[in-house]
Amino acid sequence: MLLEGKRIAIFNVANKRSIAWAIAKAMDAQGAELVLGYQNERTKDAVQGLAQELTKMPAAVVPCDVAFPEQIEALQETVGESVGTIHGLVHSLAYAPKNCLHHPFLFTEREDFLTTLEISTYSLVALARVFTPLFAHEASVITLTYLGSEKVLPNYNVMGVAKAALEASVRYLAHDLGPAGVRVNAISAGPINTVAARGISGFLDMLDLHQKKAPLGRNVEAREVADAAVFLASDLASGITGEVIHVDTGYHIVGV
Ligand code: NAD
Ligand code: 0WE
Repeated sequence: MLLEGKRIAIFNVANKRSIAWAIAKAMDAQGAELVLGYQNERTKDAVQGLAQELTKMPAAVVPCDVAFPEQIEALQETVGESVGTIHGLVHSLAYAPKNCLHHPFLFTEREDFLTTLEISTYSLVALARVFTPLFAHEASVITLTYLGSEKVLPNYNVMGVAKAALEASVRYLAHDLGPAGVRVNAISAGPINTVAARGISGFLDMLDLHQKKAPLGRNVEAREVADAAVFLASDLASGITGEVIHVDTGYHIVGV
């Protein structure tokens, strides 16, 4: 029981394929008490349904659309009232307007660029800040990133720029929160067939290529990403902060 006695808030679960849900199940199995976030009414019922599957009832299931600052601020009270202090924050959400993932990066409109970085990057900073008063000593903040931040991957486009900024934000947040004992890290996951991924044209070809090229000769499973999140949230990772851990069956190390 690596997370016994720890209370961890996870944003956001959409459905059973969400990486956030895989993380919730893995953390629940290690004894954590969870707060689960959902974006809006479209996903509320699904998330409340999934919550029933956990061994421990979540302390709270809360709305969190990061486009609305007041919803982020409200979390301080709602989460504070339901669990008091927290030992972990998992940020597993991203959004770019669909057209950005189909047209060349060169054509990214100002508004779409700003939306993508607001939702996918700034939300980590905003969430880390509202939870700062609630963080226990030795709390762990975890976010999800992708190789498209380091290398050009066709169609990932402005999301790659947002993930590069997200990884830099991890380092600056690790610096700011380190004195309070709070660690901040990212997991760079290989491609996983979630709702956020399957809408992308050519995604299945990407999965195929990834499997062929990766040292482990297969694609990564959400459960493996979740296990790395359990490790980062646990005391086993007490010396790790500001880091980006690749959980991608080794794909990122291969040149050709
Ligand atoms: P998903 O669709 O299950 O999760 C995306 C989540 O983002 C959803 O819960 C959605 O509600 C939330 N979201 C979108 N806009 C939001 C907003 N305005 N406010 C609040 N929440 C919002 O897909 P996923 O693949 O589990 O994605 C989770 C994270 O993992 C993302 O950061 C994604 O970039 C990252 N990631 C995914 C893959 C992959 O291949 N699936 C690989 C590496 C990293
Ligand atoms: O981070 C992601 C995807 C995030 C995402 C997905 C969507 C689809 C629906 C962000 N915004 C939107 N907007 C929508 O309207 N991944 C790591 C998965 C992903 O996305 C890709 C990939 C991979 C892998 C896009 C192009 C190429 C590869």
